[in-house]
Amino acid sequence: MSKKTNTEWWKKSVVYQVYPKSFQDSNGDGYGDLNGIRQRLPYLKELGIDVIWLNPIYASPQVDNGYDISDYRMIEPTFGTMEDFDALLAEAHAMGLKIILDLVVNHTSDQHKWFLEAKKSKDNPYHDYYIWKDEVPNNWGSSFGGSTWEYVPEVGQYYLHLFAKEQPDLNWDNPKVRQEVYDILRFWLDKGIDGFRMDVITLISKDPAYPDGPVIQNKAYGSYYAGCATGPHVHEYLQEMNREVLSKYDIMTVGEAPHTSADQAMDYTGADRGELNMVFHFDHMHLDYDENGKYARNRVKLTDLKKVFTEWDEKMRACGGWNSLYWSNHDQARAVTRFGDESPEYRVISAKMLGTALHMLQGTPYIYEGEEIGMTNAFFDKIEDYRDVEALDIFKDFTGRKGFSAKDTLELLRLKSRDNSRTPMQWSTEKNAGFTDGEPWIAVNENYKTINAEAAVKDPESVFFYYKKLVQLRHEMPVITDGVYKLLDADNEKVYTYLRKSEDETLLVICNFTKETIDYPVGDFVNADQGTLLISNYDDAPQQYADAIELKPYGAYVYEIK
Ligand code: TEU
Repeated sequence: MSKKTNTEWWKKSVVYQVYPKSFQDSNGDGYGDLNGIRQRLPYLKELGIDVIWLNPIYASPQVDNGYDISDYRMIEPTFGTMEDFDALLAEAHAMGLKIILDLVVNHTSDQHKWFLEAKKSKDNPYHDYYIWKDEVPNNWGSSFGGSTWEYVPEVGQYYLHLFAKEQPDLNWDNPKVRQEVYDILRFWLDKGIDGFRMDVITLISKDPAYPDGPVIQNKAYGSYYAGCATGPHVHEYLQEMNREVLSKYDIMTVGEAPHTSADQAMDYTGADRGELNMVFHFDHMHLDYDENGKYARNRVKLTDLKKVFTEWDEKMRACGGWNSLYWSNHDQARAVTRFGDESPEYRVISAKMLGTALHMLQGTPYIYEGEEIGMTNAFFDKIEDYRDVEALDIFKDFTGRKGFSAKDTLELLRLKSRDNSRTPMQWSTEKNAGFTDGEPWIAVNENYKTINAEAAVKDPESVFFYYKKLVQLRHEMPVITDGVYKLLDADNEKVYTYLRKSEDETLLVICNFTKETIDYPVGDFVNADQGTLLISNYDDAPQQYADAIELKPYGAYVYEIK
């Protein structure tokens, strides 16, 4: 059975996120699957990561790529069987790799048996598993278009869905729902999985007043966040979940926390809170938003980015919590396109720089599949290429109600659509990048002939080997896990410089976020008698620290200061 104490192994771990639908197809049906992931375990082992996070693998109609679950105890048939999962877990464990799953319990699929029952009648025992109103109580708009309220004639009521109408929200105020969720957790934890990423877990408790939300980002409806994010009972429910289930296993938990400030996150992750180990915040993801929200052309301002990383570091340290560190995931654009420079000249070098800036921070880094080979946005040029429910809704809304041209809207999707990160993993120069022998469910990025894992593992100068080294350094050097972070040169718009300091070690991290060559007077910010180069993305980086350093385009330099 379970172990009682949490050994906090996740503080020294690097997580690799696998999007199962797009990772590796093993049976030619065009969808990635569990046996495909199994085949690729040696690749992940070679990269050196510790933990694999799998996006939802449960039975699902796939309206939102698995975030609409119809059976929490069954594997999505296109991904395989429960035997395949058990084999994957056993094999991963035998190789020293852990696996965490995605827990999606703010909502279910409308095809889940609870919802099929719930919508039959008001007297049905499952009716109260969901949130029903006789009248539409407010102006909330769902994340994927339209109202959050959907009418069901059989019962004469509206149910709440923050996401697609096929994703009805569960009623967490019903203790039976919470017990059902805890049973699901136990089912998977007793199989031996190593933890959970909890989807929109900060939204589970709704304000019973169901207040109208402000209409922001030129949307057609009001925002639901004020009435859902960190609602009245969320901490009580998470503490209950922790007490009854999580605390009994030596696992990691990371809660997805949209619209959660660092101050609020202290209550989710603080050492004495008994809730979650860490959260994914969105503060750095929001920095390039404009009046239309996410679908914007802006680039992130480096000083803003520093402020976010610094504030989260301070607050998590103050509460004894822990940070999660990420540039990208299955909902975001590709890191090198968005934060770096994907031009052939600078793609590799800037991908390595981004890796350095993030992996030297305190927290648990998450690598999104393909990031370790510098995969770029998809650059689809027609709406027919898109698969994501969000992208299709944005196209309809922007070209319809907002009156944007199709060309402009497609440009925004090319920059920000979630499908950018969902194109198949690029394994080789073979047909469909070695992802499938069949017809891939979403087009493969055309640049796979140059950007692929096979080429990367043969090239000691690749992003892959640089990431491998970053992971290794984290394993070897306690200062990367424990050292105190200190921001230097805060107002510099081009260079991100910080220290990590423990009792007997200090690291100086300098990252040039521009393609300019910069004479950097580092001695103005830090007094160090002697510094030795630990890692750089330039082979000819000065081995010894000096008062002034010439920073090459997108140069990243980490010095160990004695
Ligand atoms: O995303 C939650 C979330 O906040 C989204 O609105 C996210 O910000 C958006 O996709 C960005 O454009 C989670 C999952 O990660 C996402 O894939 C799911 O679609 C969503 O929950 C519903 O389960």
